[in-house]
Amino acid sequence: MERERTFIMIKPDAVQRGLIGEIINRFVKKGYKLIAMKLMQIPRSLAEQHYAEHKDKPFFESLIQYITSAPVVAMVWEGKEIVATARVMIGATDPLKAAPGSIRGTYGVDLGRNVIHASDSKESAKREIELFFKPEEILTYSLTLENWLYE
Ligand code: IDP
Ligand code: MG
Repeated sequence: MERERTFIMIKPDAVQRGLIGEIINRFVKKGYKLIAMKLMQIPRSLAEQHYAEHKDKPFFESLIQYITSAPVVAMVWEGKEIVATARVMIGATDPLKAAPGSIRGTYGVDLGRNVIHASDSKESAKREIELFFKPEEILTYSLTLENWLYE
């Protein structure tokens, strides 16, 4: 059984627009397993850590304002090759360039309101999961349908 994990966050614009259910549904229907989730408003210090790689970019301040402006849904998902696959499922950073059918390609139009976050590598996934969740908040459980998802 594949145990790869990634960090996925439904951003404030998507929460406000009523897209929580539709986004979660996409990952469930794909065959991935939700193993941690919380609705939270991100404190500024956590936002700055999460986006530390962008701290010198011109959009950094507006990015921090956006991500801390209202609640987000922070999640950990698990499954086969989920880090790379989730990036394909969310689509390119700019929703206008994101493939039609991807989450950003379906639900967004603006780079600064791009609906969803997913870790960009296994290293980022580990870092981001540790930033947002305590180990005891991440659940281990089996789904009875796993034999129908994995050979
Ligand atoms: P990613 O979310 O696809 O990994 P990154 O380049 O890591 O994209 O950028 C992080 C986030 O910063 C993006 O998802 C988007 O919300 C925001 N962002 C990136 N570039 C710009 C920009 O040029 N203008 C405004 N916001 C940006
Ligand atoms: Mg990124």
